Amino acid sequence: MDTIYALSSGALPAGVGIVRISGPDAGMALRALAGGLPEARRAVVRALVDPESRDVIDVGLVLWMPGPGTFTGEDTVELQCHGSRAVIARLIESLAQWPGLRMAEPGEFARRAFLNGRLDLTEAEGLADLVAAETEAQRRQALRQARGAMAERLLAWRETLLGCVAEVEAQLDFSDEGDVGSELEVASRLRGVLLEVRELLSGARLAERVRDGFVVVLVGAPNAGKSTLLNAFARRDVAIVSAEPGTTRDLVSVPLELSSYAVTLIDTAGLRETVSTVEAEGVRRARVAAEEADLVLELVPAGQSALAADAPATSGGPDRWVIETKVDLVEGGDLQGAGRHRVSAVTGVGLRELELALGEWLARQGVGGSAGTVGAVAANARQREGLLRLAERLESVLKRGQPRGVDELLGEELRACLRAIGRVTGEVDPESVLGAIFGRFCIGK
Ligand SMILES: Nc1nc2c(ncn2[C@@H]2O[C@H](COP(=O)(O)OP(=O)(O)O)[C@@H](O)[C@H]2O)c(=O)[nH]1
Ligand SMILES: [Mg+2]
Repeated sequence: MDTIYALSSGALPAGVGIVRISGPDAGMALRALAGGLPEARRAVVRALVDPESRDVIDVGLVLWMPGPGTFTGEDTVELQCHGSRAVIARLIESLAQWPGLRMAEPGEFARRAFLNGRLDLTEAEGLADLVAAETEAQRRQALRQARGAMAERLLAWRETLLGCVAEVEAQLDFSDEGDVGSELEVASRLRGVLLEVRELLSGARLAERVRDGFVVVLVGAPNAGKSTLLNAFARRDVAIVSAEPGTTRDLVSVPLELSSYAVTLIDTAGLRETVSTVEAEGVRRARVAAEEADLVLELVPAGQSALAADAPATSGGPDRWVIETKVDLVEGGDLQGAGRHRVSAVTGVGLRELELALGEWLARQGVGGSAGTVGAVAANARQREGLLRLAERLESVLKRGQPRGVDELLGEELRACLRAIGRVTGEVDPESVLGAIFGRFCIGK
């Protein structure tokens, strides 16, 4: 196994640059650079000396963390130096001289952590999300995931299923006829797991939105003021605004943070019949975007009627609000109603209120689902699909119809469920099935 090293801190120059070394030769490298191994897990100041030229490269903080109780599970060294390009370049250069040491590939530390069983795939994914997190909600969700909220659930399900397998195997070994009692007991435990899997899946869409951003789409007739509103929210001129109808033809999206949630606000081409093929494509894209959105804001110039203002929200479709625009052009006007807002991009009237309402809407999405709770979430498509497959497997075991007693087939189906879990955690491990079976027997049996 190679020993790997990399700059683990951010772009240089920086106050401090942290070089991490992991692998069997990490201790040897530290001994050569710092003149000896310091006490484990204690930060000490050391001069780092190039072993070839005896040049002092820098003076920095040194950490020696012998495995396996480290992030990667391997012997690990951290060198906290001055974060200049020259210091880090020289340090990396002298590490490169060693045979057996090489620069780490992207994600290789985490990969080793996974291979050494320090974290499962969902935790590794949580870690990646945590590093990428930009909003509070993303941070909270990713941290839960990285700390093993999902991994714990998977582990618990696995334990339950392994218990069921052991039960089935024992019955098969010791009786000739299938035991209906055992089968019913197994089924009831599986139902418990299935309920939990379904519960997790029900929060999956929301969890993905927290991670990737909620999608809010602006629609309405040409010239309704969509691009103007997008620019007002973005606080810069992203989309072209013009009195000429049909100006916006493609989707224009801006990332926003509202109420600590990531939001993608999308401006679209005005919905109208058109002879221009380009604009028609824009209108088609607008319709698709609106269908896939979490929230559709339909913009209607004050005094005009909405395209679909009174159309009942189709169940399962996105929420839909009507936004009256250009209210500076009319006298008085209706009072603001539920899900109805009045704004003017010229005077700024109603913009703050609309932003607050959006923030509240986002917060409500979070409270209704698992993003507001402390539970595990299926935060990405891989996890969601893995759970879907697991749910299908569990359903198919439970659909055996009449209890016919424990049989070989039941054992097989349970193993398929375990493999579905193993695919989510990243370890499909038949050895552990045996371990659970034998572990339940007394010595000598
Ligand atoms: N008086 C007034 N004019 C506006 C307002 N919002 C947009 N407009 C004007 O309406 C025209 C169309 O705006 P635009 O944002 O391009 O509409 P879109 O086609 O829906 O994207 C432009 O001339 C804007 O300056 C508003 O709140 N008040
Ligand atoms: Mg526009």
